Amino acid sequence: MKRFLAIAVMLAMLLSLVPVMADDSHVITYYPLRTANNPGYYFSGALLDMGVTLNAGDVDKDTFFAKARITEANGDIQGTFGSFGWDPEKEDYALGDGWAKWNILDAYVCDAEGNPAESGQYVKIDIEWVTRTIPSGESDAQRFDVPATRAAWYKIDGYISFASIELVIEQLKGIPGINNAVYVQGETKHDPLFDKFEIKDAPGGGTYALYRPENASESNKRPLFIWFHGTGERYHGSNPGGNLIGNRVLAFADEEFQETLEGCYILAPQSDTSGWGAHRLDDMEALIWQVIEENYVDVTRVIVGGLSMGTAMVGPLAASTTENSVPYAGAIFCSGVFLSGDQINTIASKGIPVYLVGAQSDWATFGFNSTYNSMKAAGIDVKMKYYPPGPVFDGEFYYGAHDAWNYIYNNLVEDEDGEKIFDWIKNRKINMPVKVTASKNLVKQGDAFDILVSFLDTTITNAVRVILKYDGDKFDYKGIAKEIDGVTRLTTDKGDGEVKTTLMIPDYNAKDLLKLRFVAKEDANLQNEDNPITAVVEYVYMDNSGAKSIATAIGSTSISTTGGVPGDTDGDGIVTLIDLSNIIDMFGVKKGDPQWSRAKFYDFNNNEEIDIADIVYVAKLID
Ligand SMILES: [Ca+2]
Ligand SMILES: [Ca+2]
Repeated sequence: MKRFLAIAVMLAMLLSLVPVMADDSHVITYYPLRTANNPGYYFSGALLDMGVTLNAGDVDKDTFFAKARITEANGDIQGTFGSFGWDPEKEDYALGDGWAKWNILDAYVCDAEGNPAESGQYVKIDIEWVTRTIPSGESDAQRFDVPATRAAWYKIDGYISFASIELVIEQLKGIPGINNAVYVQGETKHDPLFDKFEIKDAPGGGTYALYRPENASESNKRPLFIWFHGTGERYHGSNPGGNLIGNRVLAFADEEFQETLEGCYILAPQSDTSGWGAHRLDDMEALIWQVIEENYVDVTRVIVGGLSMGTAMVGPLAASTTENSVPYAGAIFCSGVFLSGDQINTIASKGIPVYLVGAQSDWATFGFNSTYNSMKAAGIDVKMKYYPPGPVFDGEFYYGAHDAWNYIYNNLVEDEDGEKIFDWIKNRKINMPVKVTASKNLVKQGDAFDILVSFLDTTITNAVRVILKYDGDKFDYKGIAKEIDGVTRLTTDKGDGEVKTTLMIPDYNAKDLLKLRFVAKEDANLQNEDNPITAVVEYVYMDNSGAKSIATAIGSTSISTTGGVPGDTDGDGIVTLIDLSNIIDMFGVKKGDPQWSRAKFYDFNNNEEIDIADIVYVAKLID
């Protein structure tokens, strides 16, 4: 009986031990943290989910031990000492086999975001991670990383790639409420600013990263700042967003830039391995319009810029004459500029202000002075900040002379009047662009078509004058095609090749302005050619303070005419099987294809494609 009792007591004790055993297997998950600074991307500590609520002071920097081993994207284990490797001054951090101890600077109770808190379930460990740089030679720099902290490097075909980390954390001292916990590594977290970007596939290849300001809305449209990276940040398949952290593009989503701009969209496309250049013009224009249309972007404040190879994309975009070209309010070329005389003249004709930023020791900027002078001569409002010979120094770090973008990220670029570059970007604004749209692409004698004149987006104006100019020998103005809601026409005067109207928009909410009907004259001498139709729009613009000024914007479209005998492809004055054969050769050619400039004169049903209807139309014309 006694023995039985003893067993019963033991059983009871064992049962009561079960919850204690559960406490013993208490799991603490820790997440390695990354932080971007101008030199690069670094492991900067860890966030620990303690599973119980702790009070401030329950842990300190001596509570934990941590060691890490970093594997680069190409499989290399980090561990070499020297310039752009681990800091030789910290050789005693190395533990062998690629492992290095982390020098814990602080450990504290915090919230889930890592902010210090009086009580909370999380602990943050901050480590020594800031790289050390020194000037080197006449215009270069050396860099020495704290062992086992570098989180990304140019390791796959020279493209920046994310490294992976093995991190071991051990508890050295008691923590209230926690006994014999098991520490388990969780997923590695990005810099919190990195996570504010949405990263998606870009049209035509590569990716894009988009930051949306929280205050953007239909009634508070915000500027769009577009930034193109250099050669090393291309997308190779496993480095999405590498362009945000190879050098710190995240600065544009950080407080100083966002506060200066009072909220600004940041679009940072990441090229595929083919890099940036005119071959990506259509893709990038499609992407930029997509971002404008899907968000609350102020189209009068779109600024484009880039560094190094990225300037080879800024140039074609700023100088674009495609019908998809974006109306930029400013362009920045940093550490590179490659523009033809024609491109400079186009940028001048569009009135786009330009900023050149570079360092004189950088070979990529050796064309700066001549480009600056050509731009001045062409009438461009151009500024240049050309730093004296030597390495780039942002006040904290030294870089090679090519890395002048660090002056931009830190808002150190300043003109002779003391205007800083973030303010320059903030102050870029154009008049609201005007869009002219034709209801048909192709007309022949006797065909009617409508022309719609609109602002690109809603504009605060109540008084507008529109002068529409066209070729009066070919086209006749027939009258108003449709009245626009909210717009009252006060005057309409037909002149020689132009129609002048004055409009009233009492609620200051102007977008569509005017829709006019035209016909191609029955007796017009029409050729296979493009005919420009241009609208000059003068309007009273009211700014946020209520001040009024007169602004002018010009927009145009072109309408194609088919000349002679429609469907006569070879100009012999009759439509034959040869003409039909020629049209069949164009079957499937669409607007945007290289052959479209010729094929468009046979798109008789105006659907921007040579389709079976166009072919049947010509077939019926054969005698
Ligand atoms: Ca013919
Ligand atoms: Ca067609």
